[in-house]
Amino acid sequence: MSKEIVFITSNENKFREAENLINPLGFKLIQKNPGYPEIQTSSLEEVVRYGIKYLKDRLDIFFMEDSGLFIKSLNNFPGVYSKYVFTTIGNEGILKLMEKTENRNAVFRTVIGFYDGKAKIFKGECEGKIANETKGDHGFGYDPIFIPYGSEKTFGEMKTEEKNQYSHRGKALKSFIQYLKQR
Ligand code: ITT
Repeated sequence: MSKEIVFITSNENKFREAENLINPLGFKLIQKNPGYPEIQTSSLEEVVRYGIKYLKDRLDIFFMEDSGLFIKSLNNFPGVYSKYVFTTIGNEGILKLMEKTENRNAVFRTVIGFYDGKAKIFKGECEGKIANETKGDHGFGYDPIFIPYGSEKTFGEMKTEEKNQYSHRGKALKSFIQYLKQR
Protein backbone atom coordinates (compact mmCIF):
# COMPACT_ATOMS: atom_id res chain seq x y z
CA MET A 1 0.00 0.00 0.00
CA SER A 2 0.98 3.64 -0.32
CA LYS A 3 3.05 4.84 2.64
CA GLU A 4 1.25 8.16 2.58
CA ILE A 5 -1.92 8.57 4.61
CA VAL A 6 -4.09 11.65 4.53
CA PHE A 7 -5.55 12.85 7.83
CA ILE A 8 -8.50 15.19 7.23
CA THR A 9 -8.46 17.67 10.08
CA SER A 10 -8.35 21.39 10.76
CA ASN A 11 -6.66 20.74 14.10
CA GLU A 12 -2.83 20.90 14.21
CA ASN A 13 -2.73 19.35 17.67
CA LYS A 14 -4.70 16.28 16.64
CA PHE A 15 -2.38 15.96 13.66
CA ARG A 16 0.71 16.09 15.91
CA GLU A 17 -0.73 13.42 18.20
CA ALA A 18 -1.41 11.15 15.22
CA GLU A 19 2.06 11.78 13.72
CA ASN A 20 3.66 10.83 17.01
CA LEU A 21 2.19 7.30 16.76
CA ILE A 22 1.96 6.74 13.01
CA ASN A 23 5.21 8.19 11.61
CA PRO A 24 7.54 5.83 13.53
CA LEU A 25 5.91 2.94 11.64
CA GLY A 26 7.20 4.24 8.34
CA PHE A 27 4.00 5.91 7.15
CA LYS A 28 3.97 9.55 6.19
CA LEU A 29 0.99 11.46 7.49
CA ILE A 30 -0.31 14.34 5.39
CA GLN A 31 -2.74 16.89 6.78
CA LYS A 32 -5.57 18.11 4.56
CA ASN A 33 -8.43 20.36 5.47
CA PRO A 34 -10.92 20.36 2.60
CA GLY A 35 -13.78 20.99 5.04
CA TYR A 36 -16.82 18.78 5.40
CA PRO A 37 -20.18 19.35 7.03
CA GLU A 38 -20.16 18.20 10.67
CA ILE A 39 -23.80 17.19 10.93
CA GLN A 40 -25.54 17.69 14.26
CA THR A 41 -26.47 14.25 15.54
CA SER A 42 -26.27 12.37 18.80
CA SER A 43 -23.33 10.21 17.74
CA LEU A 44 -19.67 10.84 16.89
CA GLU A 45 -19.76 7.84 14.56
CA GLU A 46 -22.53 9.35 12.47
CA VAL A 47 -20.54 12.58 12.05
CA VAL A 48 -17.57 10.59 10.79
CA ARG A 49 -19.61 8.34 8.49
CA TYR A 50 -21.26 11.39 6.95
CA GLY A 51 -17.85 13.07 6.51
CA ILE A 52 -16.53 10.00 4.68
CA LYS A 53 -19.57 9.90 2.41
CA TYR A 54 -19.04 13.56 1.60
CA LEU A 55 -15.32 13.21 0.73
CA LYS A 56 -14.98 9.70 -0.69
CA ASP A 57 -15.33 10.70 -4.32
CA ARG A 58 -12.55 13.26 -4.00
CA LEU A 59 -9.86 11.28 -2.16
CA ASP A 60 -8.65 7.66 -2.46
CA ILE A 61 -7.26 6.91 0.99
CA PHE A 62 -7.87 9.06 4.04
CA PHE A 63 -9.06 9.13 7.62
CA MET A 64 -10.84 11.65 9.79
CA GLU A 65 -12.03 11.63 13.37
CA ASP A 66 -14.53 13.23 15.68
CA SER A 67 -14.02 13.57 19.41
CA GLY A 68 -15.99 14.77 22.40
CA LEU A 69 -15.94 15.13 26.16
CA PHE A 70 -18.85 13.49 28.03
CA ILE A 71 -19.35 14.63 31.65
CA LYS A 72 -21.41 12.20 33.76
CA SER A 73 -22.99 14.67 36.21
CA LEU A 74 -24.02 16.90 33.28
CA ASN A 75 -25.86 14.04 31.56
CA ASN A 76 -22.97 13.58 29.11
CA PHE A 77 -22.83 17.23 28.12
CA PRO A 78 -21.08 18.62 26.07
CA GLY A 79 -20.66 15.34 24.13
CA VAL A 80 -21.36 15.88 20.44
CA TYR A 81 -21.62 19.62 21.15
CA SER A 82 -18.03 19.77 22.46
CA LYS A 83 -16.78 22.10 19.77
CA TYR A 84 -19.59 24.62 20.13
CA VAL A 85 -19.38 24.57 23.92
CA PHE A 86 -15.61 25.02 23.87
CA THR A 87 -15.84 28.07 21.63
CA THR A 88 -18.70 29.59 23.64
CA ILE A 89 -18.28 28.95 27.39
CA GLY A 90 -14.85 27.24 27.24
CA ASN A 91 -13.06 25.56 30.12
CA GLU A 92 -13.93 28.31 32.60
CA GLY A 93 -17.60 27.89 31.74
CA ILE A 94 -17.46 24.12 32.33
CA LEU A 95 -15.70 24.63 35.68
CA LYS A 96 -18.35 27.13 36.67
CA LEU A 97 -21.16 24.72 35.75
CA MET A 98 -19.50 22.14 38.01
CA GLU A 99 -18.59 24.44 40.89
CA LYS A 100 -20.66 22.57 43.46
CA THR A 101 -20.50 19.16 41.81
CA GLU A 102 -18.77 16.33 43.65
CA ASN A 103 -19.09 13.70 40.92
CA ARG A 104 -16.44 14.86 38.46
CA ASN A 105 -16.29 11.68 36.34
CA ALA A 106 -16.01 12.19 32.61
CA VAL A 107 -14.99 10.34 29.50
CA PHE A 108 -13.30 11.50 26.34
CA ARG A 109 -14.26 9.63 23.17
CA THR A 110 -12.75 9.48 19.69
CA VAL A 111 -14.15 7.81 16.60
CA ILE A 112 -11.79 7.44 13.65
CA GLY A 113 -13.18 6.75 10.18
CA PHE A 114 -10.77 5.34 7.57
CA TYR A 115 -11.65 5.10 3.89
CA ASP A 116 -9.81 3.12 1.22
CA GLY A 117 -12.72 2.07 -0.96
CA LYS A 118 -14.71 1.01 2.05
CA ALA A 119 -15.25 2.69 5.40
CA LYS A 120 -13.80 1.28 8.63
CA ILE A 121 -14.39 2.65 12.13
CA PHE A 122 -12.02 2.62 15.12
CA LYS A 123 -12.93 3.85 18.60
CA GLY A 124 -11.08 4.90 21.71
CA GLU A 125 -12.13 6.23 25.07
CA CYS A 126 -10.41 7.55 28.15
CA GLU A 127 -12.08 7.76 31.54
CA GLY A 128 -11.06 10.41 34.01
CA LYS A 129 -12.11 13.40 36.06
CA ILE A 130 -12.75 17.07 35.55
CA ALA A 131 -10.16 19.04 37.54
CA ASN A 132 -11.16 21.80 39.97
CA GLU A 133 -9.11 24.35 38.05
CA THR A 134 -7.29 24.59 34.72
CA LYS A 135 -3.74 23.27 34.74
CA GLY A 136 -0.96 23.13 32.14
CA ASP A 137 -0.46 24.72 28.79
CA HIS A 138 0.25 21.75 26.55
CA GLY A 139 -2.33 20.33 24.20
CA PHE A 140 -5.59 22.02 23.26
CA GLY A 141 -9.29 22.28 23.96
CA TYR A 142 -10.37 20.65 27.21
CA ASP A 143 -6.89 19.27 27.99
CA PRO A 144 -6.23 21.65 30.94
CA ILE A 145 -9.34 20.43 32.81
CA PHE A 146 -9.18 16.67 32.17
CA ILE A 147 -7.26 14.25 34.42
CA PRO A 148 -7.16 10.69 33.02
CA TYR A 149 -7.42 7.80 35.48
CA GLY A 150 -3.97 6.54 36.38
CA SER A 151 -2.45 10.00 36.42
CA GLU A 152 -2.47 13.00 38.74
CA LYS A 153 -1.83 15.38 35.86
CA THR A 154 -4.24 16.99 33.44
CA PHE A 155 -3.69 16.33 29.73
CA GLY A 156 -2.64 19.98 29.66
CA GLU A 157 0.36 19.09 31.79
CA MET A 158 1.46 16.28 29.46
CA LYS A 159 3.55 16.33 26.32
CA THR A 160 2.14 14.59 23.23
CA GLU A 161 3.81 11.25 23.90
CA GLU A 162 2.51 10.99 27.46
CA LYS A 163 -1.02 12.09 26.50
CA ASN A 164 -1.06 9.42 23.77
CA GLN A 165 -0.39 6.72 26.37
CA TYR A 166 -3.67 7.51 28.11
CA SER A 167 -5.87 9.28 25.63
CA HIS A 168 -9.01 8.39 23.70
CA ARG A 169 -7.23 9.42 20.49
CA GLY A 170 -4.11 7.40 21.35
CA LYS A 171 -6.27 4.29 21.87
CA ALA A 172 -8.28 4.76 18.68
CA LEU A 173 -5.07 5.41 16.74
CA LYS A 174 -3.46 2.26 18.14
CA SER A 175 -6.29 0.05 16.93
CA PHE A 176 -6.23 1.86 13.58
CA ILE A 177 -2.47 1.21 13.37
CA GLN A 178 -2.97 -2.53 14.08
CA TYR A 179 -5.33 -2.60 11.13
CA LEU A 180 -2.90 -0.68 8.89
CA LYS A 181 -0.11 -3.11 9.70
CA GLN A 182 -2.22 -6.11 8.66
CA ARG A 183 -3.67 -4.49 5.61
P1 ITT B 1 -11.46 18.55 13.20
O1 ITT B 1 -11.15 19.49 12.09
O2 ITT B 1 -10.60 17.31 13.19
O3 ITT B 1 -12.94 18.21 13.34
P2 ITT B 1 -11.87 19.99 15.70
O4 ITT B 1 -10.94 20.82 16.53
O5 ITT B 1 -13.07 20.63 15.10
O6 ITT B 1 -11.00 19.29 14.57
P3 ITT B 1 -13.58 18.02 17.12
O7 ITT B 1 -14.80 18.51 16.45
O8 ITT B 1 -13.29 16.54 17.06
O9 ITT B 1 -12.25 18.74 16.59
O10 ITT B 1 -13.52 18.41 18.64
C1 ITT B 1 -14.62 18.85 19.39
C2 ITT B 1 -14.13 19.68 20.54
O11 ITT B 1 -13.51 18.87 21.52
C3 ITT B 1 -13.14 20.78 20.15
O12 ITT B 1 -13.47 21.96 20.86
C4 ITT B 1 -11.81 20.26 20.64
O13 ITT B 1 -11.00 21.32 21.09
C5 ITT B 1 -12.20 19.33 21.78
N1 ITT B 1 -11.30 18.18 21.81
C6 ITT B 1 -11.27 17.16 20.92
N2 ITT B 1 -10.28 16.30 21.22
C7 ITT B 1 -9.68 16.80 22.34
C8 ITT B 1 -8.59 16.39 23.12
O14 ITT B 1 -7.88 15.32 22.83
N3 ITT B 1 -8.25 17.15 24.17
C9 ITT B 1 -8.94 18.25 24.49
N4 ITT B 1 -9.98 18.72 23.80
C10 ITT B 1 -10.34 17.99 22.71
